[in-house]
Amino acid sequence: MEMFSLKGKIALVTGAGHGIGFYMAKALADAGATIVFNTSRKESVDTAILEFKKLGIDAIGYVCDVTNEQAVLEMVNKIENEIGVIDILVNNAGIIKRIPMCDMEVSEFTKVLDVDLVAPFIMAKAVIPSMIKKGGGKIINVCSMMSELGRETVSAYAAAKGGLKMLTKNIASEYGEYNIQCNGIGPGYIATSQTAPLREVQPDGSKHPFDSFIISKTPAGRWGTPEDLAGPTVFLASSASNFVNGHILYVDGGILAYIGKQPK
Ligand code: NAP
Ligand code: GCO
Repeated sequence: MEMFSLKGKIALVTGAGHGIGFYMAKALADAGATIVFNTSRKESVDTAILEFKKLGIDAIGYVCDVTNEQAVLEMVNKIENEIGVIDILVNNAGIIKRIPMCDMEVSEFTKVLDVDLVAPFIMAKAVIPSMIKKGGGKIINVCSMMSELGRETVSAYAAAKGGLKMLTKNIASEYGEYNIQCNGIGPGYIATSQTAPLREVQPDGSKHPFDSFIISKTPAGRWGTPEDLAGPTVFLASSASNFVNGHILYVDGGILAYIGKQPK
């Protein structure tokens, strides 16, 4: 089981203020990693530091907008000087805008692309040189089912997450020879603040139609929880996956494999 240990490793998880990133960071800490994280707002960094502390995790938090390359370079430089070279990068920070494509402003489309696709490029570009000097590293990009499928109102998000799948494969291709493994995790529908609008209880007390739809389309018959991502995250961050590269590991309860039940 030593191959799953992250003792002595430094992990940077972007957007780990709450939700999926927070629990991915917790999983990495539980496996022995030192946790560094960022969000774009001081209040969410401060809150997360307290929440990590409640779990016995001394996470180091930075306020950094991942779309700002200068700020990212300064943050990575600060981490390398104060803590050490980043061994594991988790590109988790992400946003979604659910707007019918023809109603979406170009600025709204590019904002989603900036956070969900350009920022992982900026982050990877910032950490790879030191990973190469150190002899290797791990990059985990948080993709999505929308790396594979589309649906109404999520054109920008699907374009970004589809691009992130290919960026993952390209980083794997370009830097595999330096012992850097770059893989993706593709969560299915996970109960976080990002999907809360899709699970809102209706005025008559019934489930949101999308909530019922997702449960019917998921063989596991439930929404995922951020904790469901813990094991896959540790696997892709550890030496247990040293020959896994350019892979998108879907953690989706089987939804991508399932055509759906015939309506009664
Ligand atoms: P969330 O609850 O909205 O959390 C997003 C995190 O990203 C927050 O900590 C947010 O903090 C941070 N963030 C947003 N913009 C940022 C920026 N410019 N710079 C730095 N940090 C930023 O979302 P989630 O559901 O946990 O999703 C996390 C990731 O998983 C996203 O990439 C999402 O696309 C992906 N995903 C989610 C699901 C799902 O069903 N929930 C499924 C598949 C994939 P601040 O706002 O304070 O900066
Ligand atoms: C949506 C949801 C999805 C999930 C996730 C699925 O509006 O369809 O937000 O996009 O967040 O990405 O894997």
